[in-house]
Amino acid sequence: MSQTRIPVGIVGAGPAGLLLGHLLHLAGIESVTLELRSEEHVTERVRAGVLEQTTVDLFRDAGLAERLFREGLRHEGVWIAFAGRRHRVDLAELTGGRAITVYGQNEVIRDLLAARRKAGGELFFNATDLTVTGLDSDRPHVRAVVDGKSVEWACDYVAGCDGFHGICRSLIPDTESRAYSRVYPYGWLGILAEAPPSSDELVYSLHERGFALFSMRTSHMTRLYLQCEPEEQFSEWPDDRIWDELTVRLGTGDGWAPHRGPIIHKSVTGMRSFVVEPMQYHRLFLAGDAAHIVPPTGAKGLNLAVADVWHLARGFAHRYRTGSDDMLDGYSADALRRAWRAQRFSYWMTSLLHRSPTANQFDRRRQVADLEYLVSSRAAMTTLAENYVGLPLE
Ligand code: FAS
Ligand code: PHB
Repeated sequence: MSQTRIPVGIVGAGPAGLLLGHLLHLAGIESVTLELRSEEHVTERVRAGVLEQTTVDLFRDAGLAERLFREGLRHEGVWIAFAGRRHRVDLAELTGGRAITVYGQNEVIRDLLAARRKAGGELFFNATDLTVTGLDSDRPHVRAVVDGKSVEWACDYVAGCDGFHGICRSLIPDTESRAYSRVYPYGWLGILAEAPPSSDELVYSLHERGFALFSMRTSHMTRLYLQCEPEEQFSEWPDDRIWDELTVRLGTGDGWAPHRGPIIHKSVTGMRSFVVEPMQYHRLFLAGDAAHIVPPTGAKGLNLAVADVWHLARGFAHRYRTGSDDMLDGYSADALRRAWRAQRFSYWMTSLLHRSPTANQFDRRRQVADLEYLVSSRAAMTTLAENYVGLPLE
């Protein structure tokens, strides 16, 4: 088996792994990225849709935003609906001009892959049987099987960007780490429909029957979610029932409702909050879903992965420029500070807008009072807005 020397071995080619490879390239640092699945799988899976201003600014500065600016949908407001009425939160007015941009994770992956290919990045898909050894040495090894051949890299560092179900987090001994977790008693049934959005901005709605979210991907593609049982089965949700339920939960007294159209994708996502501490173990650094998971209500998952990678790439750049590990040694604390701010915001948005099966009448009435206060208080809306558009990276 041939062995290659390379500064950074990256496990996983989702947003975290691909962005890290790109930022390292910009810093003149070589890396190799090994992805378990096919390029088509990584590109086509339907996931996140909302980019924070912080993420958009980072992509702009990294030369990744040309198509994002051309095709992304910049939204300066978001709507909160309850008791049959919608209330607009003016994100831009409350945050000095910051906003969100609707741009599917699929498109982010396409842009990152194009940048990695343009840079001649080493990128291997369908890399199976991946193992990482020697993390407590100064030369960790990454091995895998690619196209039936065993391949091996001797690295300085390994970046675990392999998502919640990857292997890298498990390389940290339980005695060296602490996990914090909450599983929610509900999930999201998500659909992608060929229907022109009937609102220019997103609508988050709390209804007696549960949460619903109106989002979009393009001027002819609507993305919608409704709260469901954690283990919901599609067979219980034929298209008409989905549309009827979305219309009930999102519809407002002024007659607004989502436009209907062919449903081209359905998914059920369970909801959890999860953080592992620390996000480093010797020469291994975790980034993105490999280290933390947030419920999608706050649209933070993808954006938090981007923030981790910005901190990690900055630490690697400092290390290779000066020889000093001090910024890398601070990575975990820096990334966790931001991760916990995303956790608290995502938990708050989720609890505010979902019907818990354990809620009693007091809880339900108090929830409506929470929403009434939110939409009537500039201070409360500012808190939502500054978190939703993205807190500063440091
Ligand atoms: P990812 O999971 O995206 O990427 C990890 C990569 O590592 C994968 O490609 C995987 O195949 C690979 N991998 C795993 N094991 C490996 C191994 N042993 N060797 C090599 N590679 C390996 N976030 C939002 O903000 N809004 C949403 O609406 C939203 N919806 C979501 C729906 C679903 C079903 C899921 C699972 C997540 C959703 N998320 C959403 C969160 C999602 O966008 C993540 O935050 C984002 O993909 C994180 O990116 P990565 O950390 O790169 O992890
Ligand atoms: C999406 O468009 O997929 C989306 C938007 C907002 C969220 C979650 C998902 O909070």
